Amino acid sequence: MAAAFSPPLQFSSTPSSASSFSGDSPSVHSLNFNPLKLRPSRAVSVRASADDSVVTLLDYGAGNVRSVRNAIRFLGYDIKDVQKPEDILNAKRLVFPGVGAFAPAMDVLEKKGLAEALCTYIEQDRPFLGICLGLQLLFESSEENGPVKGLGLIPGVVGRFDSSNGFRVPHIGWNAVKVTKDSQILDDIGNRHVYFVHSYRATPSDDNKEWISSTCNYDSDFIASIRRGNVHAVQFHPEKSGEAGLSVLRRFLYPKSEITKVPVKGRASKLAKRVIACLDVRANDNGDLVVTKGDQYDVREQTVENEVRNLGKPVELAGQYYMDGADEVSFLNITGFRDFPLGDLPMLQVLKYASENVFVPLTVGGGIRDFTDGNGRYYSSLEVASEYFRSGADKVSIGSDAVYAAEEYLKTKVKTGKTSIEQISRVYGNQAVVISIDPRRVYLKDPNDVEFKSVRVSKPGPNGEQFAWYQCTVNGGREGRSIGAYELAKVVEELGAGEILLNCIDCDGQGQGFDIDLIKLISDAVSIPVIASSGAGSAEHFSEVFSKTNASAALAAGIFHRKEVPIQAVKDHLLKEGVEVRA
Ligand code: 1PR
Repeated sequence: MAAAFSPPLQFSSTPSSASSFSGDSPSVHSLNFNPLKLRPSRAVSVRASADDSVVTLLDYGAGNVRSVRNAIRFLGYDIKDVQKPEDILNAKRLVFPGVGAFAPAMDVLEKKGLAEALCTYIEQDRPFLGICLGLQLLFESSEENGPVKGLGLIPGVVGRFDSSNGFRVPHIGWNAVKVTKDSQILDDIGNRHVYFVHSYRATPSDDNKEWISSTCNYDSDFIASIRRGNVHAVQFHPEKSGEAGLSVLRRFLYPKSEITKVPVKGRASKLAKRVIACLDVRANDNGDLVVTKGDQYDVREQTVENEVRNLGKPVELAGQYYMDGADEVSFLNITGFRDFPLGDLPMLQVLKYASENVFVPLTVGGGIRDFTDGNGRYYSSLEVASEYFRSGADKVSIGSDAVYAAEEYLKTKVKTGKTSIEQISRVYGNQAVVISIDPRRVYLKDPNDVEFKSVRVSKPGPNGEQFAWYQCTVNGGREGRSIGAYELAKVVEELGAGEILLNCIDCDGQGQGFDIDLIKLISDAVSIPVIASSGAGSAEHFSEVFSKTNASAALAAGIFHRKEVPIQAVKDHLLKEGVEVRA
């Protein structure tokens, strides 16, 4: 019998399972969570019976599926984890959020006897939703670490995107999909953007066309979703696609319910430029974790007390920016370089709370490096990153440690496989590794004065200098290093980074616009996406950076925190200027 159902609308006030790590960082209680009302889900759904309230989740332990869990719970369902093949066969509704790389995933499925159960379940046309790798594994094989055999249910080979004609790989961001057949779960998508993050994709062919329910175009067409009977799979991430994505999950979870069809408003046609809100987080002098904001990285007020600037509470602001239309939210633990991040329980709790209600990608950075604690216990950067992923991050951002790794690589030309970039990208994929570059402009009279790549600057330096190079820094801008932003960007791409967050200390907090010279230099030099950061003071600065550089996204902090320019105003302006953004 049908019963009315509304999803939870408030931030939980009970912490999720506490981390086992402890330290002398601010207490969890000092976070002072304020319950923040989230926008109610647009389509109120009905649940068929109490039996239907459990979703079986196939998490084979290769990575983070916390976001999928959070989205399912947000929609009012309980989760039962697959422990053994029979759990698949007994499932009423199975969600398979594939994470990690194709070969290890197949390996685990086969070793645990899950592959066979999965094939049986799907062949019996039982309710199934595969996500991302959970779609790719249904195909015959993949070129990722391979060729490697897949489950073989759908004809076709999963191949890598071709970056040779200027398309950035990984394909990261909000793209339009073209719905090609009635697929039921895509009923509210129409021409709205959904979030993709992947380097491999399956392509349409005569042999698999009867499976395809939507395609996406990124250089060429690839399969965005499949449907046959009760079997669905999507290449995009519904759990990270905001309200549009939640509607996909909701329609899968409540197939027989009368969900009102949402009038489709979007005009998506291609990959959108992203607008990202950034939260620089640190403990203030009272030990409370606060969102702060620097002026050229100086986060202390220019007062006698010289206190850390406090612009709000991290979880609350993240939730607010999600509702305001941010395409991603980044947390930078700006004192992570000197603290042990796994000792930073509140930061991990911030992520856990935020990810319960924020259904767009979350990036977290600060302190990701190998570390030996006071008791002599060694933690690899992979362990540090894993804890961030487990707490709800979709991507981690590495600052100082990437500089050291690049310096070493330039010296030795040897990939050791041991750098944080290599370790984390090997396990979680390149798309999960963002490198945060913190360069400072150094003016030059003559470009040959340094061995680093320089640019002719659009505005001459204080002594009329026509050139500049961008010196990388570590430890929050405190120490300049002998490597330029250009050299760093090239090396980290080679080591396996999937994206670059490009700050500029000179422009940070100045509100005078992004450093176009720098962003053009770097976004032309690499084939991974570049996020322009530092200096946004108006909506026009966003259209400027997108028209003059190849940045894939633009990030701002101060103007959003101080409520000078709402995120929606930035997007409205971009749309008016012909820049495609997620509506
Ligand atoms: O070195 O791996 O521990 O990472 C530390 C991270 O913390 C790095 O990503 C570094 O950029 C960041 N960080 C360190 N110190 C500061 C500081 O401000 N004192 N914040 C800091 C950097 C830069 C931006 C900022 C934009 C936009 N924040 O992300 O949000 O400049 O600001 P705006 O729109 O107001 O101009 P590790």
